[in-house]
Amino acid sequence: MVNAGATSLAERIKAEAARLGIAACGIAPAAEDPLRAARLEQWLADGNHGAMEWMETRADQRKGPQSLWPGARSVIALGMSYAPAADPMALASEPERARISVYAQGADYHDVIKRALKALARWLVAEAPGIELKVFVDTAPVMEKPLGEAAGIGWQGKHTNLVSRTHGSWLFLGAIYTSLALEPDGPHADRCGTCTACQTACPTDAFPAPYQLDARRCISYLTIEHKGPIPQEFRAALGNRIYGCDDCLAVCPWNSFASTAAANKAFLPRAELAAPRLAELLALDDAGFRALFAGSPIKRIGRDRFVRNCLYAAGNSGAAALMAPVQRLLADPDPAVADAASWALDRLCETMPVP
Ligand code: B12
Ligand code: SF4
Ligand code: SF4
Repeated sequence: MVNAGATSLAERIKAEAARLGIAACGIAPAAEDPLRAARLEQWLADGNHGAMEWMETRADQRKGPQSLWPGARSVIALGMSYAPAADPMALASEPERARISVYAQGADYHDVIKRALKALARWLVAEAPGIELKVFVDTAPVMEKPLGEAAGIGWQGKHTNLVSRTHGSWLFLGAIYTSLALEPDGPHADRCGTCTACQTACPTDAFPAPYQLDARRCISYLTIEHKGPIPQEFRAALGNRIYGCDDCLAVCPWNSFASTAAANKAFLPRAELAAPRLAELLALDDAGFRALFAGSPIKRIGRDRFVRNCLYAAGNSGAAALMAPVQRLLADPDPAVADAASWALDRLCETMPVP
């Protein structure tokens, strides 16, 4: 292990991160935190992860940096802003258009953040030859939010995401584990106070308690991770949300300090994804889906799950114009698509005004 002339290197890491467009950077010790590990264990034991079995399989590594890599000494926690210019809730009153969550309207954040973190890692290796490090964005068994809080870049709000005083709820996170013993920044204090805006905004009642999310009830999980038909009890509450959900983030009062100028340009919404028409999305076949979502995180869920989601939104639209595109999907070879089409048709018939 190389022991750096810690403070100055820590400061230079932050300056380099800022130069690379990384809006938030802080340092935490890699030592294990028993409370964090116990909460993860309890969360999994309660079944809150639903069918995300990968969370259970690698839980031992997820619980702390040194469980994943015993050589880790410090964690560099990083955040990139994707603060939106438009109101994420604006399309709620336009039922013939689909709502795609802000994080998925631009380029795939995994690629953008990994590129920036790798550039920072290359710089760090040049500054401190002989060190070891590992770069993580999202998919590794790393608890990015608690680590971000421990590194002082924000706190885990009652909606469970990391909130920043300067970037609100709109930060993508990543982490670099390193063998360097860097000066830590100290944890960020909780600034939620008596606010409960995110808890009451949730359309599916997905918070059994503040700071705890039941993923099985969350629209983000249901529209992105859940395979097969979405349980009946949630279909109406989806409204026109077809990929992810922003409601609990969007209502957070700390967003009023978030500047869109800090947002990485790659995360700007693609024009065709900012307010897409459901009728056009319902007509997508496999090739059309792949062409439209090349370079987008949405590509991961595939055409069938995507069209399934659009059908629930069509059912909720009360729009006569969507009757025909829904009917065409009744005989879709994918059983979840056909089931969603049948539900949507019934709901349209029930809710459309009688002429
Ligand atoms: C699994 C996952 C999901 C799941 C589960 C979400 C969740 N809250 O755990 C689903 C699919 C639902 C999801 C949804 C979303 N996700 Co997600 N997701 C992840 C992932 C891969 C793992 C998170 C995890 O480990 N969860 C397990 C639980 C146990 O961990 P936790 O929430 O950190 O839990 C701690 C708190 O509950 C905590 N706690 C803190 N204080 C207190 C106080 C008390 C009293 C108690 C009891 C507990 C407690 O204890 C737990 C452990 O220590 C991370 C990436 C990563 N590797 O970290 C992205 C990540 C969390 N997701 C992200 C985003 C953007 C989203 C969405 C906003 C996307 C969208 N627009 O649709 C939504 C937000 C929904 C929400 N309100 O959380 C970002 C969040 C960025 C940020 N600023 O925090 C991450 C970090 C991805 C990234 N690299 O940027 N996600
Ligand atoms: S993302 Fe939507 S459904 Fe999930 S907890 Fe937040 S408000 Fe509820
Ligand atoms: S909406 Fe309120 S309670 Fe929720 S994270 Fe923001 S400040 Fe905390």
